[in-house]
Amino acid sequence: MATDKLLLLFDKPLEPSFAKKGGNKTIEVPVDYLTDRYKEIAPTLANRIGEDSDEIVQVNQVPHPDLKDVLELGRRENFSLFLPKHKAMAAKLIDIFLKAKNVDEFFSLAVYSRERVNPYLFIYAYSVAILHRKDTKHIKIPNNIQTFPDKFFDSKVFGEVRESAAIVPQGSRIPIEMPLDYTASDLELEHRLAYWREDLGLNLHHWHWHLVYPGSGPPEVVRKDRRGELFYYMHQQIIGRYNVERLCNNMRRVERLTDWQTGLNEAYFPKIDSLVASRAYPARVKDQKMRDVNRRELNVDVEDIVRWRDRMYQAIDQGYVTNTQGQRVNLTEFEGIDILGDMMEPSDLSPNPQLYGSLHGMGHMIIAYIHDPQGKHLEPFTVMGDFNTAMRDPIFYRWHAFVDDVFQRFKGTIPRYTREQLDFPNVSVTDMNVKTPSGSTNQLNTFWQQSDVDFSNGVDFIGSGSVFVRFTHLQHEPFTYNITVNNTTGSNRMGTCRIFLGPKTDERGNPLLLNNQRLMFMEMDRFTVNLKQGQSTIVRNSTQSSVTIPFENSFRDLNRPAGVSQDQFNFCGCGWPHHLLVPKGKPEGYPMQLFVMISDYEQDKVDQPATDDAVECDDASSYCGLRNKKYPDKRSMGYPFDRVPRQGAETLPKFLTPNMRVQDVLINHANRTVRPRSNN
Ligand code: CUO
Repeated sequence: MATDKLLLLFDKPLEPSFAKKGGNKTIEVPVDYLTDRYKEIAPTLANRIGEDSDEIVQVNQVPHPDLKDVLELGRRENFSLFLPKHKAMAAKLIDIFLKAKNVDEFFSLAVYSRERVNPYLFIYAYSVAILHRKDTKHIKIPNNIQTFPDKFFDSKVFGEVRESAAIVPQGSRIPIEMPLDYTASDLELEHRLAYWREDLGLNLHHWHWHLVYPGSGPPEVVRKDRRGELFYYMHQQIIGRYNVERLCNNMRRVERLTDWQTGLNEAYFPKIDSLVASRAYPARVKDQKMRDVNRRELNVDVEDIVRWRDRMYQAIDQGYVTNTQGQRVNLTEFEGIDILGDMMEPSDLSPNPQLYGSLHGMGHMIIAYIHDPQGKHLEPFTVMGDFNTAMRDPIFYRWHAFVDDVFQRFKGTIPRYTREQLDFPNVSVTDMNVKTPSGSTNQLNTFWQQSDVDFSNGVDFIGSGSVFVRFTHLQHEPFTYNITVNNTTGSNRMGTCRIFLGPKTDERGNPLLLNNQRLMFMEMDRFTVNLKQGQSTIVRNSTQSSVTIPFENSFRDLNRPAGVSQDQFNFCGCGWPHHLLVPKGKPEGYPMQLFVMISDYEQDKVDQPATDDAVECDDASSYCGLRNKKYPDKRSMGYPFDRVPRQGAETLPKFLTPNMRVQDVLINHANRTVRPRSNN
């Protein structure tokens, strides 16, 4: 396909484009596209590389793009989408790429830019452009683990990767093992959650979410249906899931980071290096205080986020925001959360960036520069400054627990759902259970699984050939929901089946009030069902979840059948990693509640605008939406748990209407490790 060549530019991001890319293809880069460093030697080098190539890829010459501002970020520096200057550079490059008249021109501009632009910035802008151009949006881009493995793996493995690539012939290479926990010891309480926070699929999902929903850029890239609300909801679910994971590990729920004056209790030593910047991500020792940042790339005071926070609270409490023209924009029951999401992140859609500033983003950066706020030591930002890495750090969750609480304050101001708004008259759920292939009923089973990932494409200057790293992650046995529904409406109806899983008790084993429990109800699945008259049973597999993407999509090269190209092996990167769908549980069984609700599809359905786009990448629409379409559920995200429960429904049993049902389940964890699937 004419667009295949675009994928070549993802390989080995620091190597010049004329070096062999993507197996046996060589890009014939026009000499005047090269930087001075390579101009002299390029012709000979390219000939040498080209000789044993199967295919030479031509580059049409086009006028050079104006990259002046974009080049302000050096090739060997780290790149952060939280930094306004970097965001502006990315927006400019995205714009250049989107304006290209056709694929050949786009490719040409990209080849020229790739030689000069910071590789992290280039790959980000290039990926956003590919996802949004009409003529390229069908392309499945590689996941970031393969392009920038340095942001995901213990830096120790890279020495071994180089050694293996240089010395061991292709067929005899054995995977390099990365231990499950390498960033701290058991003396650090927060380390109990490292398996979750440092999970590759989790961090990939977060990166990909922000790639699909850029905060800045040309309007067609930023302006997406309910994107502010989805920013709130996806991150709310992260905090809910994290809290459940903490309860499974006998830890209390995460504490909101609201005290910005005292030292932070949480230390974090990431042990990952940026290969591009040739620098380690800095550590944060215990008791560091948030201080004013005064660096070349950023000036922001702690007082600034204090002011923005107060203005956000004021807007919520008075029920409206003030836009740049001084007009009131009401925070309405259904759309208010979307506006607040855009203000909080902030995205270009914020109604008044001057007044409401950048609360969430600058919080990330004040924390990310906590070790060197004035740049005295020339230290880069910590993992909190990068979407690829932020979720590794315990402080991420404290910050986002605060962010979520601001949203919850708004949710506390809007009307509560009445019984009528929750009920589906004459449709009742009469039974529900979950079963696993090994014979468990209402018990889910988790364990450890090892998997291999080839990341040689992302390691520059090591030649070709695969190098696998073996890592260990949480996994669960698949399961099936069986839901019995009785439809006495007198006709066939359609419904939306909504499944959530939440903890049954608090830290001390006491029953939870619904208003606290609802924040930890994690969405497991949402799908449309046909309800025949009378009784019927809905059978649904866990692997069909609307929240997750299949394991193979998180780590694409795994298990790819021989002879199938990357492009054919469909990949949609955004989506909760399937292996983290179920929390870890406990060896003795962790009690949870499975909740199912069938709502009336007539009230849920969304009229999608007619486009010629096929629905693709719809594996994980709950957290990621649908590509180029409206969010496929009209209800507020998180419905029915997004609001304070009505008077009299203080506990879950009192909240239930006949179209809902709750089933107690146990989550059992077996501390055993299953070898990689490919070796089974
Ligand atoms: Cu996704 Cu704070 O937004 O990281």
